[in-house]
Amino acid sequence: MASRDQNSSDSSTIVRRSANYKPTIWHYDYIQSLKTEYVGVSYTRKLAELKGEVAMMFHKVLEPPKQLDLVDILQRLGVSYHFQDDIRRILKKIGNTSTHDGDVCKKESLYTTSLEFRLLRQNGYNVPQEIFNNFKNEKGNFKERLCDDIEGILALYEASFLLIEGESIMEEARNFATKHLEEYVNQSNDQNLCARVNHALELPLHWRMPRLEARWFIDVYRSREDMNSILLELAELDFNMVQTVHQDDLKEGSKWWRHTGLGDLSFARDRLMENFLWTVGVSFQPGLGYNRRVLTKVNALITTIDDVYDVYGTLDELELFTDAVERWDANATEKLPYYMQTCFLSLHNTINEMAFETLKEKGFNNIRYLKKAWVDLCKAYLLEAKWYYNGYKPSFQEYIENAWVSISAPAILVHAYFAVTNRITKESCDFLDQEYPNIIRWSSMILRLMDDLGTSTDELERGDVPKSIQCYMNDTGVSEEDAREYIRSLIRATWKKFNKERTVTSPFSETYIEVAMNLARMAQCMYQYGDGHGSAESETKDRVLALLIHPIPLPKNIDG
Ligand code: LA6
Ligand code: MN
Ligand code: MN
Ligand code: MN
Repeated sequence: MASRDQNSSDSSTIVRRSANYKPTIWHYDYIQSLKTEYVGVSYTRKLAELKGEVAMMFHKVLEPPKQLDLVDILQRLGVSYHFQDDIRRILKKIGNTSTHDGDVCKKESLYTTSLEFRLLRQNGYNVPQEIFNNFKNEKGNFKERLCDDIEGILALYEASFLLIEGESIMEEARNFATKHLEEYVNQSNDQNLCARVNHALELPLHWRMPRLEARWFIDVYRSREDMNSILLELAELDFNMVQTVHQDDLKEGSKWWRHTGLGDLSFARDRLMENFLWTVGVSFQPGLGYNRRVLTKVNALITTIDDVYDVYGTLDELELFTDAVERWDANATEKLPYYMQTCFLSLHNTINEMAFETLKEKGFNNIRYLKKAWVDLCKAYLLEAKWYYNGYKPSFQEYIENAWVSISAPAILVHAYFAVTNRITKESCDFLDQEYPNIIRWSSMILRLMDDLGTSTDELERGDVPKSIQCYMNDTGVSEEDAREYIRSLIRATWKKFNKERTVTSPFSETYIEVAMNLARMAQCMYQYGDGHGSAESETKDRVLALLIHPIPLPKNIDG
């Protein structure tokens, strides 16, 4: 059996790659010391009061355009989860009447038509794109005079990202709106509006990580002329109280991580905080803490094992590791080098423990589904390692068929399925045994393509398989910039397919579909400016501070 010492003598004769990842900037003691003041009955009471006042607004606001506005503001402020039933009721009513075209006011307002389209589609209503025909001239183009209404254009722009394949009106809407918004920011002096337009042009709302968007929008909303102070107060207090919940989840994850010792492996990323941030990206709501706790562990294991395959392991070792995962047997560790034994047993113990919790809490034994997710992942990792060691250059098609699995999103989403689903039935998860469903595929595809845009330059430098950009360049002979643009076009195309899934009947809960979409959104966020997951000092640091560490400063006028 390989001992710790034996392994160190082995490694002196083997030349291994290094990724030179920097140490973490978020240490255990620091994480454990985090605390906020937003706990206790006075805050809970204040929150309940504010929620009550907002609930009354739903009864006072009666005209559909105003109702839509309220829903939009609540969603953007990150507090709509408190009012799911009210919102569903309003959208249902509007959704059922929107095909009758008696609403003159709406027809004339690009803003309201666009907002209605977006909110209804977000919630699974199949609103036809043709409702925008009113805004076109006899030649079939969007009317140029619309561009005076910049709020309307902005709303049209955001709506256009809810498009599905083949919707040419929405495609035109996006081009038209983008062009006018770009023109607008080049010549306007309205700072507030320009900031909002630039933010939208950078990434549309539909692609943004919800919690970060809420943190941003709370600041924007505060300085709006028509700001409603109750909504603002609710959003600020709720944000801070939810942050406390996140800190508790984080502390638990950090204890587990320290216990595994995997952060001490010299070659692997020690990224507990970043792994946790992903989980807040996919499900921030206080009620989804179990999902965050599960996914923090899953993400941390993935990040470590990915480095075992991509950076440190020899091909022989990787074959043994893959075999051990397939056997899912602690006895299989005997032939592994020491560093792999710690990885394997951490994986085995952690995942078995999760299966045990699901069995105990939900009465369903999911071990074979969880195990299969890891086998699929490790096999995809191994194939890439074989390509690397053989100097093999896959075609784009060959690469992507494996790479949507090797990015680990299917593994993440299988674990998330069991974490967020209360009544699990054998029928409902048979899909996990056969083919992965579309929502998992599209989410994985976006994560893979975004990751390649953000990480492949460093990966190729240290030695790795060609990623999507390079495979496409090899296939077609285009420049790197053109290949990157092609990848971005694939991401847009994948979102259309994803949107389509919202309009078909699905065996999955709203919550689960949202988790899968949010994983794609989180990828857009993490890789927006490069490798936000691997490089410690990046925008990710500011995002962690804004979401998990610093509360929103509030006036201290809460009476206890
Ligand atoms: C990305 O690293 C990485 F580790 C992930 C596992 C990405 C997303 C996952 C979470 C949330 P890298 P590769 C854990 O760019 O090797 O090394 O697939 O992934 O390109
Ligand atoms: Mn990899
Ligand atoms: Mn990697
Ligand atoms: Mn990568």
